[in-house]
Amino acid sequence: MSARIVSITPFDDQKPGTSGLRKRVAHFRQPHYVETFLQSLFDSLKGLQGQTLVIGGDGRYFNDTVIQTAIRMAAANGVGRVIVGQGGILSTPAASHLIRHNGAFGGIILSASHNPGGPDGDFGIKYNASNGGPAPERITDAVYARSKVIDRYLTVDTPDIDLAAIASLEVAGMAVDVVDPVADYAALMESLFDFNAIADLFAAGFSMQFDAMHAVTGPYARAILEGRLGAAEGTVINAVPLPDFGGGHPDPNLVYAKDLHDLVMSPEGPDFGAASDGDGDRNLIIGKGRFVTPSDSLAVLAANAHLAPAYKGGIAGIARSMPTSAAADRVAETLGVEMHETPTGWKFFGNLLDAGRVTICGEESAGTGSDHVREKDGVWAVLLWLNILAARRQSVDEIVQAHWATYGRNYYSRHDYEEVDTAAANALMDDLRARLDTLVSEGFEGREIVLADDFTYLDPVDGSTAAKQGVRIGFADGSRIVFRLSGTGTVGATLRVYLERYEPPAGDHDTDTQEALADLVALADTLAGIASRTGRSTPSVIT
Ligand code: VG1
Ligand code: CO
Repeated sequence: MSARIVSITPFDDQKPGTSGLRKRVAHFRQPHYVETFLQSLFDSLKGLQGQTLVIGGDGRYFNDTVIQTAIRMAAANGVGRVIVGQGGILSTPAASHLIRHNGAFGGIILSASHNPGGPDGDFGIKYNASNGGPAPERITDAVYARSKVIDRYLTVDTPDIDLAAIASLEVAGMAVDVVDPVADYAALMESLFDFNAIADLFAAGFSMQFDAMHAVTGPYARAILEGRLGAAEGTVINAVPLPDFGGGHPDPNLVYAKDLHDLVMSPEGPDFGAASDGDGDRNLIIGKGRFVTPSDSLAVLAANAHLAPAYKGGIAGIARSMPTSAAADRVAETLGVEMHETPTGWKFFGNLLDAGRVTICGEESAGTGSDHVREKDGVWAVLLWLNILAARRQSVDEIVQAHWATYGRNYYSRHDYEEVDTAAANALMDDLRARLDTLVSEGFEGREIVLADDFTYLDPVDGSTAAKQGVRIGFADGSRIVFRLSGTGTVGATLRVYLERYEPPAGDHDTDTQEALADLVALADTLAGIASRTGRSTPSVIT
């Protein structure tokens, strides 16, 4: 069957953000909007003909429609074969694994991650390259450039393909393999971790609750935790992916996973609580009496990774996004391995992982992962924690306290001001940028400032640079405030303020985090004029 050519006029707003193109569902529903973006992608990928693409999504509203569009357009654009998750479902890390495992050319992941779903919620399209990782900027820039001038797209006129059952099908000469979204991923996890030791831990009475938040990780967590590791039935809650995530907000933090937090903190609750986000790449870790910040989690996982079979020979290095706390840096120093600070967004870890220079990566936004795939991976992080708990036979709290006693504690918090006026947010950032030199020479409110810059990353592998990645203000006592604007929001601007204070090993590790950071919070406000400029006296979300 030959392709049908449809004439279109370009859109001017298809610039991918931190993690793909993300907009309201209604925005994506404009005629030809999805097709324009997908065709811009196909036109930008050289050598795609005859190759394999992996396609799947987090099951959110509109996933089913766009997946059919993507399959038809792939066929029309000469793709040889697509691998699709049954029911259109693939978690982001599972898609990354399938790309690598099958030697695919790349993959299309339909997700807006932790953003709410449903007809009034958000939708998103991400492209991952042949290494399984998010497209680097040279690809996303090319797609955006193409989207501004594109005048046609290609499709085929075929009925919707049945994704309900595992099968090998065909669309206009293109092979379509509908695969079990969980099987290969679960096998990968089993190859990395000591499943026997974890099963013994559960058999000995260890209890946990995993909240899949009605999002994509339900089937994965159920198959692995309850199916393979013998966790009690009912360990995984909200396990069926729903198009609107049950009306919830699939962001695993203390605001949206408060019930889980309260349950684990209660005396009769389970020993361990975990959650993941819409597309399964984030994680939340809570032990009895101890919430583990993502920055601390990265550091603890890096320090203990050798307890899991996949990492028993040690790790090559650690990378963290710039706003993530420096807790992992101290671990890298002790281990004598490379440490890298990258811009926000997983795409910046790809080169370091491909080059074998780092093994473990993490972001303060609850993303942790390793070289097993090229995405952050929520279930992986939970399993590494379980492997460590099984090996050390200590509680999460004991492990974290011991970590601080060895490395010191980085008190850390992120304050988000969501949906603020875009012009006000841009002005706030611009004014800060204009004052950077003065801040270093004069300090601020009597505090010495040792670093004030707008972070520019130089990729040590390919020499590319990424500028304007966030304003860093470093104080003489090791404290730090970072200001940046979100690249994943869909309404107005979101200002993120990241606060950090270091307390040495022998110091006080028992203060409430917000109390420990209160001085810095006040300082951030006077420094940037947050309240006066945004009209917000308190953040919308504190994590
Ligand atoms: C946020 C997080 C960032 C993460 C990104 C994608 O970006 O801060 O660390 O990589 O979301 O995560 P931003 O630009 O809004 O701060 V996900 O779970 O969408 O793949
Ligand atoms: Co996500």
